[in-house]
Amino acid sequence: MKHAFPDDEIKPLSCTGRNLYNSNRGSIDEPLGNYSLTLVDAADTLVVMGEIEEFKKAVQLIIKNVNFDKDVEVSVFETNIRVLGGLLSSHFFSETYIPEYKGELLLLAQDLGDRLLRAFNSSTGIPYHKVNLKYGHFNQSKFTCTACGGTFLLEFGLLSRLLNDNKYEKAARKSLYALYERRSRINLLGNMINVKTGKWKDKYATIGSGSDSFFEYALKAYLLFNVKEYYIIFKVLYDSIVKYLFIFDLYLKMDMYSASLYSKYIDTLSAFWPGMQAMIGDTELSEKNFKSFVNLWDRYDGLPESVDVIAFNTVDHGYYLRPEIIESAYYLYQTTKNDYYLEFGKNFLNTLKSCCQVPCGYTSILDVRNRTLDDRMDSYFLSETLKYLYLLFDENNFVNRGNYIFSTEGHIFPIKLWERYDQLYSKNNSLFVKNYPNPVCKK
Ligand code: DMJ
Repeated sequence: MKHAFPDDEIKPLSCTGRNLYNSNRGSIDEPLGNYSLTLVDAADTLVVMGEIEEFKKAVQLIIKNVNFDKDVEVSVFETNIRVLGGLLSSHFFSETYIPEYKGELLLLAQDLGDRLLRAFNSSTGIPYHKVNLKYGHFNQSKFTCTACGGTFLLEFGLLSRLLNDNKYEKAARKSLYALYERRSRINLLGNMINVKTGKWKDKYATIGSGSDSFFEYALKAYLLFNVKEYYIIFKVLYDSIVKYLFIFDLYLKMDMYSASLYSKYIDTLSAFWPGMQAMIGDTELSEKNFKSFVNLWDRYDGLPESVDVIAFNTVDHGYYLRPEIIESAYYLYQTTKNDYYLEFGKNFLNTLKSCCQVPCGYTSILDVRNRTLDDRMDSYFLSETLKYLYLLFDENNFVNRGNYIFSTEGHIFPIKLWERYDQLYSKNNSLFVKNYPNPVCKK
C-alpha cells in the first residue's frame, strides 16, 4: 500500500507500482485494469488472518477510490475472478464486521457485473475475451479459452441471488452450456474456441492452462447452489479426463477427439487438480498426482510454469508465486489430516522465504535454473497463495470450521441456503429446460 497504491500491483524489487499503462508482459498482464487490483483481490485475506481493522481500512479505500467507468480494455475472465469475486467476498465480510457498512461493495459489484455482461453478447453466448469497461466494445479477437468462458457461475450466480436479478447467472449458464455442448464424443473439451462460430481452435483437452477452472466451477457451482445439472456437467467431463488424460500419475494434453497424445508439456496451473479431487473424495488419485508435483517442486525449488515430462526439462522456466500446489496441499490436509502435507507446507514456506523475499514483498523467479529474480508479485499471491498457506496451519480458523467455498481466486463465499436457480426463476426460465445438458455423449 505504501509504495504502489492505487496501482494494480507492486514491483517488489523496485518498490514501485504498475498498472495497465506500464504493462509489458503480454498476456500474463491481462489481469491489470487500473482498478487497484491487488487491494480488491487481497482484502478478504486480511479477514482470514484476523486483521479486521486493516480490512476495514481496505474496504474504505475501495469504496472511496475504485470505479469502473474507465476507458480500459480488460480481460473478462480475470476481472471477474479477481475483482468481482473480491468485491463479493468483501461484501459478505463487511456485513459481518463493519456496522456502518451500507452495501457499497455490492453496488460496485453490480456496476462491474453490468459492464462485463456486455461481453456475453456473442452469437454463441460465450463471452468475448476482452471488453472495454467504459464503452462496452469488445476486442475484435473472436477466440477465447475454455476457462475464460466457463468461470463465471460462482460470482454471477451470487450477484443474481443478491440482487434478485437472473441476468448474470443466465449469461454464465448459457456460456457454460455452450462450451459443454461442444464436447467431443468421448466427452472432452478443447482449449480455445471461436465465440462467434462455436468452432474449436485448439483441439486438445487439458486440465491446465486455458481449461482448469471450467471444471472447478461446474463442481463448485453445484456445491454452492445445489443445482444438480452443474454436477452432471462436472462428472461427465471428470470421468473422461481421468480415463483419457491420466498417465504416469500426471494429466497430459490429449487430442479431444482421438485421445492421442497432443503434448508432453504440463503446466503449473494443473497442480490445482489434486485439491479438487480431494474435495470430491478421490483421495487416492489425488495423492498420486500431488506427489508428482512435489517431485517437481523439490527438483526446482519452485514449480516451473511449464515442464516437458518426457525430457524432464523446464520449458517455461519461471516460478510466478502461484498458489496451485499449496492449494492442493491445503485440501489434502483437510481431508486426510496427514502430517505429510504440513511438512510440505513448511518446505513451501522456507523456499518462499529463501528464494523470493525482497525489500517490498515477495518476487517471482524468472528462471528456476539459475535463480534469477523477476520484479513482480501477482495479486493472487496475497489473494490465494498466502491464504492457503496460512489456512493449512491455522487449523481452528473460522474458515476451516465454517461452511465456505473458495472461488478459483481464493475468494471466500458462504455456503448457505441460496435459493436454487430453478426455484427462483421457474416462471421465465426457458434456458434451464431447453438446455438441460445431455449426459449421454452425442453419436
Ligand atoms: C489465479 O488467478 C487463479 O487461480 C486462476 O484460476 C488461475 N491462475 C491464477 C493463479 O495461478
